[in-house]
Amino acid sequence: MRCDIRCDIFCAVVDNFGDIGVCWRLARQLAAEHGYAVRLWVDELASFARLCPQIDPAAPLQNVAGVDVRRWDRAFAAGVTPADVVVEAFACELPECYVAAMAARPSRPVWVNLEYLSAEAWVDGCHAMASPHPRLPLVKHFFFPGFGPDSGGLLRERNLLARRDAFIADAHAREPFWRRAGFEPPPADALVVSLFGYRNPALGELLRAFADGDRPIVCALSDGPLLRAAGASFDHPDPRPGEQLTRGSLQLRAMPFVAQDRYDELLWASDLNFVRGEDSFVRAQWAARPLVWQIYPQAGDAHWAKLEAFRARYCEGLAPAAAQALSGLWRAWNRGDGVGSAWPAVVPSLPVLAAHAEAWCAVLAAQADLASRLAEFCANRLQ
Ligand code: TRH
Repeated sequence: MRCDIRCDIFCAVVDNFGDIGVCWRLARQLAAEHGYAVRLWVDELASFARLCPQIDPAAPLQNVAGVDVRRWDRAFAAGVTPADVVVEAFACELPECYVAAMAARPSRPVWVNLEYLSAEAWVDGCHAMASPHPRLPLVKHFFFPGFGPDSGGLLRERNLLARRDAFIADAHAREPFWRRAGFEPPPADALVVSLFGYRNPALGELLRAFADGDRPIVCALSDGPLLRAAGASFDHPDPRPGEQLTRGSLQLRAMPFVAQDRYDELLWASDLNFVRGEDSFVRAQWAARPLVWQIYPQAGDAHWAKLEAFRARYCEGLAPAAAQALSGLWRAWNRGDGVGSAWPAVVPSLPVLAAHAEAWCAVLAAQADLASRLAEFCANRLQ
């Protein structure tokens, strides 16, 4: 499917993987599902290559998965013709010459600033708000991802839930997943936990709580600073991906950082997912398994309001004991203290939380996804 709509997405990688993780997903989806001709401008290709190994970090121009990927250099070429739809991700500033060229186009592009995800109530009111340019004949619109029908929605590929269900239904699919990561499939009686997070002083406490529990736990800890910190708890400095450390009921697996599509498989292969930031947090909701969210910390503790807004929304309709236990663990993990008592309180509620995660996912899946809402928004405005 190919339509005539050309789209430029601009992504500045601030830190971590979330900025490019979201932009890459959106770019692929607009190309594959809406027929857009997408150019993705990225200022840093090294992080991108970790999510998508087909990316050559040294190539200024490449085509991957139907997306034209361009390195966004400081010296941005003045001759670039602006597309019909321009997505500025997370308020990254567009090159001045590009904005001038947008204003000079006979039909002005639809200009969208893709914002960060939040469950706060004000999002619905601010979604799609217009902001006229102070000097040029251009209007920028704010596109707010969110959880309700009046927001910009959540990224979800058309076949995602079918792929998930096929993976979960097929035990033979899970086995190669673990073997490729360097491990045996987890024992059938173990609780499988994936763990992806920011540096956290509570890590040692969490691992001790896992080790002290009655049920065997296989914890797949993704490569990164948290993995290195875990080594200290085991007197095993610098564990390498593929290594396995054991203490009490806990088998800690040092997971390699896998490509973005395979990260979904890790979430699907786990009974509980510790996730962070924005994109892994959304993917854990599509995995329909209980989750523990470590929010991206902001200056002045601004992130707590966001965490509480999502927590309140997510816990609606959840049995009070399970809601209280889950809230306790989320707050303790984000505070970096108190997980030693919060974890055992959650364990008895895991079956209730699993059923709730499925119901939550089904409610979200009944709504249109972000790329479809964006495509509709643009179709209504393109002249
Ligand atoms: O990397 P993050 O912390 O990104 C953050 C957030 O997006 C935050 O909102 C933003 O302000 C900040 O960056 C700058 O977490 P996030 O959003 O979950 O992105 C991680 C991406 O990495 C996601 O696309 C999943 C992917 N991933 C893999 O592809 N393979 C892996 O093995 C793992 C662990 C993650």
